[in-house]
Amino acid sequence: MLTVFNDLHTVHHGKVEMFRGQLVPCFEVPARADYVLRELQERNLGLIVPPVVFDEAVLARVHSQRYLDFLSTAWDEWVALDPANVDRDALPSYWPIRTFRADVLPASFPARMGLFSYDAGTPLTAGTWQAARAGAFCALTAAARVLRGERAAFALTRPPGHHAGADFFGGYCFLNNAAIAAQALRDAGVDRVAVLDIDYHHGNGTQAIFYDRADVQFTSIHGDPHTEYPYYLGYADERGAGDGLGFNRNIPLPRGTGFEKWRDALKDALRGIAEFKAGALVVSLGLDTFEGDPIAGFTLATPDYLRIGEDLARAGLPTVFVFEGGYAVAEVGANAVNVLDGFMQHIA
Ligand code: Q9C
Ligand code: ZN
Repeated sequence: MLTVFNDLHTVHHGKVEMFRGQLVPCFEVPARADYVLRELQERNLGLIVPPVVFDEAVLARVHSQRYLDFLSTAWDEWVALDPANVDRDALPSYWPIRTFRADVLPASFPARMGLFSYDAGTPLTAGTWQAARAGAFCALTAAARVLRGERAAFALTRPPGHHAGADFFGGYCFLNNAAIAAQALRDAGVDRVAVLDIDYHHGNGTQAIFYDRADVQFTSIHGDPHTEYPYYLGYADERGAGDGLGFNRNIPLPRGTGFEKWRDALKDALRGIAEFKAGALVVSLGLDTFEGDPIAGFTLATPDYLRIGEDLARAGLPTVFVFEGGYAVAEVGANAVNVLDGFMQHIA
């Protein structure tokens, strides 16, 4: 499978995230993408190309301009607060929760950090904007290749994207690569685009971006938000709003779910996607459903990912895969590439 690899991903390397009152080492590390790249090369899965550079205006098809302006200058503003910040990750400390105003853009940088985020686990670093921007270009390049006739393409990039909303970061995500790819497919004339999110965590950002739209269907299989991150979205009764009613589908599963039940959910999701009659599919490919994942709770095993790839191929759609979560670093390569390998073997 054609892979578009973000060779700039390494410039985003957070040191710490806030977890239960402590700053702990980041789970979302550069080695994740390197393991996937190595596995792709060892298994000879196809060409690996760099992203094409796009006009930044294409990012504003999904994200608000004031958020993009904030992201692109955030690191410089962080360092301007205190020159010693150059050695520290930027994390938010204040959020405009209910009763506060979100329409006023504060001059204070820490205030804007909170305005544009929803957790303290997503460090912004010196290279975050560069890496995220190149990552979005990977997703756009993969979408462009699929539009030109490639059956499938894989955007191998980090930071991940599915938790990022139109104007907020969180969950290790800054730009919503899957949403940007889906919107690009729409803008190129694909009438209906399906997004299927199989990361362990609900894709709250992607859901929110397309919630009131009938032209992009969003389906997510994930840990039940009653107990699992991101907690405040991802319930089964979220079915879309306005024109989008009926075009959002959440399938939450309890912590501890194994492959048999998970695969039933996948088949169910794929039935809904078939009914939608999409012209293209975007897969938010998280591998944190793996039994060895340090921050998630499903029990999928490495060979299961081959079956997932086969099931996805059976949907018969031009497909853009976008790399999301998966924190069992040594195994994330085999798991990701098994999905892609299973997909290619099934269409071959
Ligand atoms: N100490 C993605 O998989 N923090 N994001 C969980 C871990 C948030 C995951 C607590 C997890 C976000 C793309
Ligand atoms: Zn995840």
